[in-house]
Amino acid sequence: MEKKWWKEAVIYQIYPRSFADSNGDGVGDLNGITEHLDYLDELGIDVIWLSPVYQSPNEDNGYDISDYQSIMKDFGTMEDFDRLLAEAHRRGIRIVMDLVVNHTSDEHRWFVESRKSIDNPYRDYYIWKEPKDGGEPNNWGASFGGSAWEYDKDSNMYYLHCFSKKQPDLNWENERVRKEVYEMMSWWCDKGIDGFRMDVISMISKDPAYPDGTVEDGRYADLQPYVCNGPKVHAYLQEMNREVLSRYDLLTVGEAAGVTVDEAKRYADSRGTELGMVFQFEHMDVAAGEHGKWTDKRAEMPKLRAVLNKWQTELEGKAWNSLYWNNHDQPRAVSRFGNDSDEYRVISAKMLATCLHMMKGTPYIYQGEELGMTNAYFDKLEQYRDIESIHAYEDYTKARVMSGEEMLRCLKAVSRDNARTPMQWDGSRNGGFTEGIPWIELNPNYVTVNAKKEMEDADSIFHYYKKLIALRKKHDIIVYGTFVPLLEDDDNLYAYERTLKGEKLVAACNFSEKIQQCTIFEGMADRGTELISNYEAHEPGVLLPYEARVVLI
Ligand code: TEU
Repeated sequence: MEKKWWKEAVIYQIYPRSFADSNGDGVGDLNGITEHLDYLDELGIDVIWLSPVYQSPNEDNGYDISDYQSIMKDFGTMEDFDRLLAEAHRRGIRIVMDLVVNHTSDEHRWFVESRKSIDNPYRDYYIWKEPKDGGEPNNWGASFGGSAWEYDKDSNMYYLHCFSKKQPDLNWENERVRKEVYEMMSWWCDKGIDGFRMDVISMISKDPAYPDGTVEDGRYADLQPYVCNGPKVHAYLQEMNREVLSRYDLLTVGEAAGVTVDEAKRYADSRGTELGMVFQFEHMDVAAGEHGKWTDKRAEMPKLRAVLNKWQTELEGKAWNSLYWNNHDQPRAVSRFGNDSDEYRVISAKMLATCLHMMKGTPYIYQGEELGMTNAYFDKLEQYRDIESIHAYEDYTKARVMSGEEMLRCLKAVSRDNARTPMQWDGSRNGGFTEGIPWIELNPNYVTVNAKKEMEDADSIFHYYKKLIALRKKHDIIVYGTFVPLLEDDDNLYAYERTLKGEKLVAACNFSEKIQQCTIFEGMADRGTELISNYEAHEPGVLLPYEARVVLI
């Protein structure tokens, strides 16, 4: 498999609104990030993925962009951005931008023009349809609640929005739209950025028939089957690759809702005709049930393993994996897949990190994950800020699909705001995030869970991540070794082997709080060396609660 810098890298995702506030307005900003570059350098990460920093009315915290070439006022100025980029580069840290081009904000100049009249030159930049039977063109539901179509009285037509009505979908069928997007991308590349994380890029080509879908739960149909991995998505990405991506040395990762292994092989084909890698969602959806993501159930190991192993083995030699446990849309990893009780938080966070960083692919760390930050567990709806959470609560309780109490339980488990509480820098007021009033409440556990404390403690989660990242730089096998699953029938353990040339690496992780039988390391003591473990001493024939162990032979 071809060597690439972005395969060897570790990426750190920053959600700027919640990272560090330098001017006391309660909102994180670019200067706040620049001030903490030494922290990231110390951790050893190679790349920062910046969630959107562009001008935006913030209906969806920057995923609704009104100008792709200027910086959101809350976050600073273009000079601040240039300084961040230069300061990061000076430390050898690259910067990957979030590219949100499935949709814009309704306040983007293109949409302001588009809705003016049917003969406006920008009309076809978006997806406008005639009413059907006096109503919406079809029964698709938007991701953030309600219909995916918004009525425009002046022209008696509807426009499509897969997310909120303030996020109209761009019409990728229109060559001029594609050209504008490519020009904007080149402008950022010429500035010296190092890549793109492409927001819902699997959704840019819609089913041209715009058919009704089946309604399961509520009034609207799931639009995923009609908008994800559509007929022209690969043609568009190949064009984007020819026009922009191939002209620079970039990391590209496509967020690919609804992607299957077969589709991923095309998006992230190792010949490099489209993208470097994709984010797949299957391991995020393991516990999803009759109300989609809204559940408080936990993923069972056998189901989780089946998904992880499928992606590991089926992309082998054909396409490159991205590896993540959480991001700004998902609950905190340690709360969801580990155990965030006082007793097991540290040990289980280290176990999850080991498990992920020894798999094959490029690992992503979401801000605060390296500290073992936990879910927010807000008790009241008023504490939530996320448009998805608030709308889902309203929709499900109004339709009496779930009671308020049940829905609050689901939000505690899976609301996106769990990931969005401010970064916990130290034990001072507001965790050192802001001098002002934070835009969203901090997790009160910042007093004990914070960066300052962990940097001072050699046995902390932070130092453990540092060690994992350093190991990746030292051992080619961690990056390029072939993945082979082990213990495929176990109910609690996740284990695998990596092989490269004459070397073999064996990793085993206990996902439970009970001691589990495990004999795979037996007889290895004299043949191999332990690369890393979250326990100092092991017991023969077992893995201790949440134990993780990696041996190189
Ligand atoms: O998320 C896309 C996406 O697939 C979401 O619907 C995701 O499944 C959901 O948030 C999980 O609950 C991207 C961004 O990451 C997200 O923050 C944006 O809100 C969304 O696109 C629209 O731009």
